[in-house]
Amino acid sequence: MRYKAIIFDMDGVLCFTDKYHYRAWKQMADKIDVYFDEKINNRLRGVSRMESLNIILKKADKEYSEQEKEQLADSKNEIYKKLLMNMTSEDFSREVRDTLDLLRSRGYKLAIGSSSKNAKLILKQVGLQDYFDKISDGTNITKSKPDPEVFLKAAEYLNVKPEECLVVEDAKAGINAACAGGFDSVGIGEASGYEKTTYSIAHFSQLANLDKLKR
Ligand code: B16
Ligand code: MG
Repeated sequence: MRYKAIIFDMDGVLCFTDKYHYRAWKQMADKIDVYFDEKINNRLRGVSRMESLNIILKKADKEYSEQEKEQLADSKNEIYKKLLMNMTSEDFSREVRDTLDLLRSRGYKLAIGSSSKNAKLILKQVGLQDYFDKISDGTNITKSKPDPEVFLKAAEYLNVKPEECLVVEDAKAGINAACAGGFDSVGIGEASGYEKTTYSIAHFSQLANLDKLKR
């Protein structure tokens, strides 16, 4: 086997929380009268909570103090967590479930490498928590993607070297993080076709034929 382990980004790869992020940021932005739309929301993919807020506040006509920003980020997160309660096992597709089962049966170690501080909550909500050997997420890092820290931590938790792992990502920031950490990567969704990926796929189930993927 070319790789010993696979590290999965969560949002946009295993499940889809974009609409909940969007609705929560929109409610917060409306409250402070700052323009926000789906196009701006697309730029928040894979980006940390605070960096997302800074992008949104570029449209504001006043400066916010660090304390005010903390409060705004907290208020968004409270709305977001309530919306997450709408997620069910239906948000975790049969295709993803079957492919993960297959990869596990072939002996790959599997881990999460997500920027989200809500990763464990989301995994539990959709019933994905038992599929992974280790979880590296927004709660154990100080630098977010494109810094490789989240993936390096995942590899360390799994006790494998970066060159023995494959990172699966939907965001360019995540592919850049994988590259910076010395990991091969698979781009899916927005990151499919991105020049820095090692492989690109259109469907998650293509991971079942990992050895046949073309560089
Ligand atoms: P939270 P990923 C990322 O998750 C999301 O793509 C991004 O939109 C979000 O801002 C970030 O997590 C932080 O999330 O506010 O829950 O800590 O794609 O790295 O799994
Ligand atoms: Mg993502």
